[in-house]
Amino acid sequence: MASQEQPNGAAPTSETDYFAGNPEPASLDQTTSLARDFINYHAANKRRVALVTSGGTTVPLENQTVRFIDNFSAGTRGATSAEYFLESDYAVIFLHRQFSLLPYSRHYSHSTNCFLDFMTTSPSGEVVVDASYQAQMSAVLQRYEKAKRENALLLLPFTTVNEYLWDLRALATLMRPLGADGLFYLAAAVSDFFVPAQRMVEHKIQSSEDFTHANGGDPGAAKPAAQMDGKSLVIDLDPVPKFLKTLVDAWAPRSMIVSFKLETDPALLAEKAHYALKKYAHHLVIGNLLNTRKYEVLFVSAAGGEKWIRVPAGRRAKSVTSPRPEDQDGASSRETPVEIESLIVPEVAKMHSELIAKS
Ligand code: 9Z3
Repeated sequence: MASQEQPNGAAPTSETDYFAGNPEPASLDQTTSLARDFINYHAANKRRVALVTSGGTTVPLENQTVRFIDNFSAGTRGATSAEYFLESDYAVIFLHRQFSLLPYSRHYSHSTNCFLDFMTTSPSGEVVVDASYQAQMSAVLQRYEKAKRENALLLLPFTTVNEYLWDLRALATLMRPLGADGLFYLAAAVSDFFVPAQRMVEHKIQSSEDFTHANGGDPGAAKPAAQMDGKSLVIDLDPVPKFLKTLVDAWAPRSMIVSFKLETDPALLAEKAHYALKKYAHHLVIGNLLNTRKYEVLFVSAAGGEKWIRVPAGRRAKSVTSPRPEDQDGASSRETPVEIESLIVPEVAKMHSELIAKS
């Protein structure tokens, strides 16, 4: 089949060509070794393993990276879901954007208050948790300690889309022996476009016309993906190959696969979710809108059709990372706000059980 040419003259990168043309990240061996031990441990105990991806991937514009393009995601969906998967007795591999929210510590980081605001000095001079946070922190701490005791949570960081893709392939390959007991819950916001290694400049792109020659040394080299044109920076990105298809068909053909679809236009959400389900033929697409993602999501699956999951009005959290009752929107201080992931994850786990029963 003739490949479709791109404006830069290059053929689109296929899934297989991608790994030949874009270098393996330095951390891959360590990631693989940690994941192998973790998966073997839980496979021996017949525990289900969920790979939860979380946070946004970056696209560096330079090899020695000063500038990069980022994807929106704080990591709330992934970190919160990971906690509920652990509560549902899954072991969780948490593949996350470095420095985005993490399970358990999310309750105290990126919140409106600094972690020091949770602390106080006792009359005897010891630093202790403030009385008003004791109950909440103790509950989080107990769940965190249980996860550690059971070796049930593996944290693996990525930054770039290239690291993410290499990691995803390696983890899917390692999880394949789990068969139907493996679950992929792909909440990370993954770049749709990238700079292929072959067209990435080495050094910082110079904004001054007087220095633009600095990156254009080799006349035989491929056209750089980012370069100055007069006073403008022109960026020409390649599409990221559709890895969900390869994941479903080749890397993890027996596992349950859940993807997320992010839109901003409500009129498009259902249609795009159905389109993704049809195109990739996996198990479930969870559609969400940027502005309402914390209290409503749309489940689209072959088995169950379309189904909205909503946090009831009055139980919505203004900020899921804030522990302060007075920071909650619409919920009285006596009504605990509901995190939508506490509704999503049990539904997903139920679908997963049905799939395991069928397999
Ligand atoms: C999502 O849709 C996630 O739910 C969010 C979570 C990124 C909205 P936060 O971390 O946000 O709680 O701040 N993730 C998937 C986004 C994505 O890249 N989807 C691709 C697409 O929409 C398909 S895999 O095309």
